[in-house]
Amino acid sequence: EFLLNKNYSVIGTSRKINDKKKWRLKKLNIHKKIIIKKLDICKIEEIKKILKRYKINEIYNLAAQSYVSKSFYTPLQTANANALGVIKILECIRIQNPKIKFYQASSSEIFGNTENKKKDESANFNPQSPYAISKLFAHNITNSYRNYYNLFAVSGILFNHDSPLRSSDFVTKKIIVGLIKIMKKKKKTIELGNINAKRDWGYAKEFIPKIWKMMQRKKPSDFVIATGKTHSIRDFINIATSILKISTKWVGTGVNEKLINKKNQEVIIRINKNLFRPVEIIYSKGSINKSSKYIRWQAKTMLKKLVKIMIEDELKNYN
Ligand code: GDR
Repeated sequence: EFLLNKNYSVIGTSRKINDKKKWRLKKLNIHKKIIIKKLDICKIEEIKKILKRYKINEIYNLAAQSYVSKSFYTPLQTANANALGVIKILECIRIQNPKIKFYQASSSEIFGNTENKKKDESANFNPQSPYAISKLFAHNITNSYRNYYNLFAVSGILFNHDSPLRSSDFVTKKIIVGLIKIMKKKKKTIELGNINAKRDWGYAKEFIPKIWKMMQRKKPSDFVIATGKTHSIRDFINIATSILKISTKWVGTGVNEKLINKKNQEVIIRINKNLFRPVEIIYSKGSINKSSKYIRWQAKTMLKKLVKIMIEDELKNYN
């Protein structure tokens, strides 16, 4: 949507193309404005073909197995797409057209649980999941292609970025959809894993222009994009219930903790220990000094506003 507004011709690619998969494009009403091509980034021949067929100036690689929790069960598939897929694209660029600029969707997960809480572009990375390890490979190889082969190849180290377009497998949307279903009497309880983990949540729509800005700089460089604030999942729940005007109280501790609806004493949220990850990133907060200096990044939408945007959109779906 952002690129179309800038008069780009956009080619979107996906392994599977079907109507169900286009719900986000349809929601934005751009499904007829972009060229959609079938492409599996694990297959280098398919990448070559696309690069040969179209005159491409910029590639934004957002393709990935993007579920951290799933990566513990599908490490090979995760590494194939997230790590090897990236080097395959870079190789095609290097060989076929080194003028193509390349953006890699890097992730705050690469920091892992660092001793030093400062998570900036020069921090020591300590990834904790197959997802994070694969993303660190992609991050480093992008950096290397920039250094070895002089490609314009950059990584945006994005912290959590959410919006109404999020899938309900991620905790933000899962909570919002769950609470609204409970209000509409279509669901009884939401089950969650670790609600004490902290995340730096920003608004995806606001992050996009900065990704583009990174690609328009004279000198390629990596940037952290984050809000610089952190909140727990519990904080997120409390904000959401307050916006939805559900009066609640937390009772119990640890895995026995529950969120109760004060009006009818029903349990709205309970903890399911099967939803805990084998390793959890406990604390996530981005340091945005470099991005505020060089790409004038400053988040405008902080958590409360983001939750409100997501709730208002979800309520519209119901009405
Ligand atoms: P994350 O997002 O792993 O940070 O990765 P997610 O929303 O999945 O988890 C955030 C935190 O919530 C805790 N949690 C739960 N998470 C999910 N999905 N489901 C639950 O039921 C649940 N209960 C508690 C998690 O343990 C975690 O602490 C997102 C993705 O978009 C990545 O692709 C991206 O790289 C990073 O953000 C930056």
